[in-house]
Amino acid sequence: MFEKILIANRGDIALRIHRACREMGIKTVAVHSTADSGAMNVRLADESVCIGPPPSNDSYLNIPAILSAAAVTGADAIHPGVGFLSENPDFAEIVQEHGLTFIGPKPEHIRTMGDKIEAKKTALALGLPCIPGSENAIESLDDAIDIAKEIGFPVLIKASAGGGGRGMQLALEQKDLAKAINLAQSEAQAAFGSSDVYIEKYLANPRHIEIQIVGDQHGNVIHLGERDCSLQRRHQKILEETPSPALNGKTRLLAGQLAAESMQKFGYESLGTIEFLYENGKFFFIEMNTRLQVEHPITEMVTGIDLVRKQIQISAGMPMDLVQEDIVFTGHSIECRINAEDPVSFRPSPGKISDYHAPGGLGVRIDSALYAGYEIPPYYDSLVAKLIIHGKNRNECLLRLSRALDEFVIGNIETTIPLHQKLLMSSEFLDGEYNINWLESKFLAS
Ligand code: MV4
Repeated sequence: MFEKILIANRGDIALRIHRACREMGIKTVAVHSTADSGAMNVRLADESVCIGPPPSNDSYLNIPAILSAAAVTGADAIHPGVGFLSENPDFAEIVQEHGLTFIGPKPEHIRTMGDKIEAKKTALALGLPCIPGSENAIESLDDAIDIAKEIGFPVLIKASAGGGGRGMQLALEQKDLAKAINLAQSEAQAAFGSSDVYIEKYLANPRHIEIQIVGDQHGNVIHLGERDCSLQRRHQKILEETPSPALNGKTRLLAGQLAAESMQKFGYESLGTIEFLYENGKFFFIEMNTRLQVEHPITEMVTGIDLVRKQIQISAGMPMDLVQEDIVFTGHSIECRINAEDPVSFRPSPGKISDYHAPGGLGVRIDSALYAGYEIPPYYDSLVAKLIIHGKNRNECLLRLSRALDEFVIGNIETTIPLHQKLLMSSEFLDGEYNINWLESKFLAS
């Protein structure tokens, strides 16, 4: 097992990883920008190294500075956390070339899944159902027209280097196609340095359902059920829950088995999430995330498995101590993302927190690095706390969530707590009747 892990991240996720390490008897190194010197994860780590000024490019994305910090502290592994360098295959490779372990999958698997056209080809070959569309990048307008006619309008043009919704364009009919392709290509070129785009049939009102899988270095892969992440705004998740209100037990199991079987064929190691769109009882693969995810805690709550601990054990070469039959799903879990943002305009609201009081009690978990007197810097993602609820069923979970939100005090800044309280008053949400478009086009629009 590793003796010392460098955590190349910040905020709640850095603290989450530190906690797993501490329980495993592994020493931690926090790296931080000058803006994060007073952060909770830095205070709690065994050692800390400042790696640069506030902008992420100069600190949390600064590969030489992170490797130097690992060298001077004698760390034997690097955990990249979420975002930042977590899905950078070059970083994973460089870490290995320096004789350290990258806590994550193999670089070539990160690379394949980072290219959305390659990812889709791979998924198809592994037997995962995909949305009808082009197999390769679009080469000409005529090429695109032929494919669009075959699959039927409306169609979506997506950037291959994209993901997360950037560079997506909708074409309702043939006359919109040329413009959609040009826009998608120039957006993709500007954002990712590649103009490769592909075409897919547009699904009008699907749900976003993702399946958590875990693979070890010995060919064992299991799934840990799904998370419904349909409640998003501008491709940012707001609230996630498991199990999905849209699935029955049989459908859930089939999707999980399909995901685990395909990843076993792939030879996938570490944590991974297969993202699907789900419409009219059918699953369609869209993307795969090759890292730990922000919403991993809800899976932990219903399975009782510490995903970060598993991820570290797997990277150390330990064989999985679980088989699929060992996994028992208990109750319901919901995560609310609490952002330092105005709950109506969504404008960031950084600043110094005055009072801080986190809710507690049975079935209430907070993943956050906040404390009274902490100053939220303006340079990074606005997620400041995750409120994670567990209940024996969805109804108990919702009632518990409501009382926990009412107890939560984060003084002096605006947060999205009132948005979650409002969501709990919506009959569509309470009935679990929502899809990827509902939040923005119905709930926030009214
Ligand atoms: C789609 C789609 C409809 N049809 N693909 C958005 C981000 C990227 N991960 C895939 N996305 C979508 N792909 C087809 N063929 C609708 C979306 C989409 C979406 C997906 C999941 C969660 C929220 C979303 C919000 C808008 C659009």
